[in-house]
Amino acid sequence: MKTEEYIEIENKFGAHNYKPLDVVLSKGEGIWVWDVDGNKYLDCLSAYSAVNQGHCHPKIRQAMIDQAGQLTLTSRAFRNDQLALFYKELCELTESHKVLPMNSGAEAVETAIKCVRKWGYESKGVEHDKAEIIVCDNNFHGRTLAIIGFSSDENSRKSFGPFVSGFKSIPFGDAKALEDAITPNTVAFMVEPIQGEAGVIIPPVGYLKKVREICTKNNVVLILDEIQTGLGRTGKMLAEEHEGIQADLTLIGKALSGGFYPVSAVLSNEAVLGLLKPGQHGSTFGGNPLACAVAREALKVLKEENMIENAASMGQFFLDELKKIDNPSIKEVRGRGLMIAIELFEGTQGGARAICEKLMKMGILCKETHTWTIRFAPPLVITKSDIEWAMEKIKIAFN
Ligand code: IF1
Repeated sequence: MKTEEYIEIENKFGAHNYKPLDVVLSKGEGIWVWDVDGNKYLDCLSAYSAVNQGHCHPKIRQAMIDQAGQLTLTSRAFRNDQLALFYKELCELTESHKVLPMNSGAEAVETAIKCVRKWGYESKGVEHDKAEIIVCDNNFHGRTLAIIGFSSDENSRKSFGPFVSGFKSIPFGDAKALEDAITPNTVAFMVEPIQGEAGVIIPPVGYLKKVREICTKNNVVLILDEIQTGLGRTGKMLAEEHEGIQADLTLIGKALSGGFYPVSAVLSNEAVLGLLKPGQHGSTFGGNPLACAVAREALKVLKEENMIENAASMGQFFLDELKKIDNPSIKEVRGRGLMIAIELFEGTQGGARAICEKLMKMGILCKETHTWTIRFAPPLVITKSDIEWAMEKIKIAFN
């Protein structure tokens, strides 16, 4: 079948909850993907940072095949030989004390919300059902009802109410706003180190350090949502490292499996996750042996193949090259590691989508966000010559 035939069937039978580019992909390898018509593309989205290790990484694939032939799912009613090793290796890599494995990013976020509320009531002494969690304007933490309830994106919230109470939103990047928003009922502050969906919004230098101090001073749990920024995307294992801080709870997902399987996790100090007792939280697939085997290998190749260091050096090179583009419609070029965005001035003819469609015709797949911003987030295995190849096309698209 041709591209158009797939699209026709998709449009007929599928819910229209996305507006994807009209490209039907059938194969992926490293930074490259191919469509059903045989066209080759550089993937500059990496499935929103879920394939940091590159598409179909051979070692992660082999780990999945091997485990799939051994044992895939036992439920947590029984133990398995992959979970303990996953816990140990993940804690060593991220300097964490406890792990709670889940599946999707949103499930990790929901788990963190439940756990910090529990910590608030049982450790901090907040009156039951009065816990408050502070979040930031223009956040993206997932699509569940509790999460969209504190979203500031009308499109994510419209007609889905009523929502969950107990959340307060403050401007991103403003440490004083956090200090002013804290009350005796505040149990946590949850924030993305860099706001991804909002358009790669990087906070002022020192923001995370100040936020860490404020949370410590006020006995408030600092939750960093590193589901998109984590696992090498910004040129560090975790984006918090850019400011030399440690969150109390860190949420990871996406590239935790290299794009092979939904795997997420809540990483914590002893104080928060240590409160959970048997039967108080769980998930059928959370911590299953297949997920753990895949995640262990995904983490291993990330380190062994120096992908994090590559993200830092290639990200700097890519950013410097993009900043050289001379085009009056470009408002800002920003990024950290291989989490980069070009923001156009509002009103630019065709918006970011038009650039993405031009790039697609030249063999580069990007995605726009909020009309005026184009994100560039290729797999962390990209090389200097790949970027030079891409820059030729990107310059033409901006001509
Ligand atoms: C979509 C973008 C959207 C996330 C952060 C939690 C989650 C995500 C920082 C939830 C998920 C995905 C979801 C996907 C598109 C993409 C996304 F931000 F990456 F661009 F939507 F905003 N925290 N982000 O980025 O993880 O439950 O999806 O595993 O929903 O369209 P999930």
